[in-house]
Amino acid sequence: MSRLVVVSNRVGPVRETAKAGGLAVAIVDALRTDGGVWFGWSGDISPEGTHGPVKREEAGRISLLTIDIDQAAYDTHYAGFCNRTLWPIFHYRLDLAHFDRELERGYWNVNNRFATRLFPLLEDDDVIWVHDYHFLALGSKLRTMGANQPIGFFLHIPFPVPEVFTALPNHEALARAMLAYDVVGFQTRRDANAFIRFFVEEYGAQVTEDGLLTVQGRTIKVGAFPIGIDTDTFRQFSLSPEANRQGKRLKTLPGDRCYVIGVDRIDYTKGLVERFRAFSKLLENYPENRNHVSLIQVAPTSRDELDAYIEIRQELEQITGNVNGRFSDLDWTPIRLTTRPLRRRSLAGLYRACRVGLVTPVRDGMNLVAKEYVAAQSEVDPGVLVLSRFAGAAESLDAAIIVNPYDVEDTAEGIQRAVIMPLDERRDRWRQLFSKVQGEDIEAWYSNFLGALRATARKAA
Ligand code: ADQ
Repeated sequence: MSRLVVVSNRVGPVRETAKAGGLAVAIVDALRTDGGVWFGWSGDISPEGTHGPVKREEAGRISLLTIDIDQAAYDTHYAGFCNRTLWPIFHYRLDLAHFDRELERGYWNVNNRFATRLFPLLEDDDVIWVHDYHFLALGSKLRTMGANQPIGFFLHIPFPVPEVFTALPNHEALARAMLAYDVVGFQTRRDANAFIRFFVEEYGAQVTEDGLLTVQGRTIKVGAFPIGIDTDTFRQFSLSPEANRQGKRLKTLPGDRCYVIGVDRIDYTKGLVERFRAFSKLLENYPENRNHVSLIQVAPTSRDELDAYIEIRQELEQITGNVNGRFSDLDWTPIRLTTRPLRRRSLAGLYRACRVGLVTPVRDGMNLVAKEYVAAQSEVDPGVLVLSRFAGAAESLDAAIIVNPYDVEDTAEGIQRAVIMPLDERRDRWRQLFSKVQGEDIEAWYSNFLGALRATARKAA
């Protein structure tokens, strides 16, 4: 089997850590099976930047190859065009997007530099898999250098409809660069369709039913490859002694408590402010929940260098103070907000101990928390998932209670339905959800994607 080379902005961690986000966990799972190379940024900023040495680290069958970047590259690429331009636009937040030619130049420059450093490390029969919005243009640079291996690209975040995408200055260049890939994968059908529609409307592309897009002399495969979790392992985590201990901590709090849990990086896409308002509305509209239902929000901070992120954190702290000041009792706290990272076993235990899983992003590529919550439930007495229609996960997890996160009343009502849902209905919904989470797990994700990518290699041969 040909060697797999994965490229992503962050490389690692390979071992379980509290900080491992959705993407890292998924990539390690994909590489662990057949082994391979994982290339990307070391996480270090140094004066020589991308011109410095390639750092090597072996972790079992995975070789980690990383390079540094310099401060200017960090500011214009990662903290700049990636997080201040592409992230907001791809999540439909044109109002938060920042346009600046210098950031754009930095973005292309870093894409080119990473391609330039990767190229000599490649072998002829490698299969290359590039991840996420940090490297939309990396494949096209590899091609101009002469790489003719199969190169696939997977976007972990949404792809916006053309009406939004075309607001990005020079979007044409980025879109055309993406045609260098052989397979372009998205989280949902909706994202894949948005990408296809852009090329059909702007360039008169031809598209077949099985997602072959022909435009500007290139034919590429475009498809939905919904990412999942390692369902069985996560389920085992939820039964571990550590998970049990975590669950018991909740049970030792006084009273007959019903817990609603949210787990999200602090980010404006996650709908946290709207969620806290909805929880407050729940206590207002359904007073029987006072002294009974609590929201536990686990929200590690991210991207602290951006004002928009600091503001959300402050707003959340303020709403928490207001709601707790208004409703709490001596032995009952309505909202518990913690920014501490948790080990995955503890997290699984928390999910299992909470009657409601609240996943209400205003826009999200997939959202793995929704899947983790389902995987961690007891089949005898399962909790209920309340899920935003704007999470990619809603495309398949339609047995959840689906809410519109912008509609505070609707979300409050969704939580109320979940809190009072009879056991039969909870079991019925959970069975449907669990079978989807199992069917679309992490292994299905990478084997489907790599299957599609390897098929293009066979066709070319
Ligand atoms: P994220 O935006 O990071 O991922 P998500 O899919 O929910 O969002 O993944 C977050 C991961 O971090 C989950 O596995 C969760 O358990 C973990 N996590 C969050 N808070 C934690 C805490 N306090 N302690 C420990 N673990 C914590 C991006 C996209 C998503 C897409 C994923 C994967 O934005 O839409 O689903 O990539 O493709």
